[in-house]
Amino acid sequence: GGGNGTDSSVLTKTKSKTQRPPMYKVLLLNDDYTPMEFVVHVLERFFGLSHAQSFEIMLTVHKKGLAVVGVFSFEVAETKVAQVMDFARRHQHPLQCTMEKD
Ligand code: TYC
Repeated sequence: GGGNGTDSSVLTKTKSKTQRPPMYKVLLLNDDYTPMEFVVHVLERFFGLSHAQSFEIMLTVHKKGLAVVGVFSFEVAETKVAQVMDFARRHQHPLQCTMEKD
């Protein structure tokens, strides 16, 4: 049989896989208008990154068009995207932040 029963001649293992939640990448997108210092501040403030890490990611986005800022559970990723989008909107910058399944 399929499990570890006694009915068939061939024994097959039923592997118990520990369930892990799906993870989501949070992405930052480049634009021509948001000031570099603003992006660095966003990364420090909402992602707990150091100034050096934040500057590095900001430059990657600036040069490549986008970068992964971090990988989080759905709920945490959703919250960070909303925080960044709201903060950018309040400061009238077109900065875009989004998420996708890892
Ligand atoms: N390209 C912007 C500029 O030249 C800087 C920038 C970097 C904007 C990263 C958005 O996610 C971004 N001022």
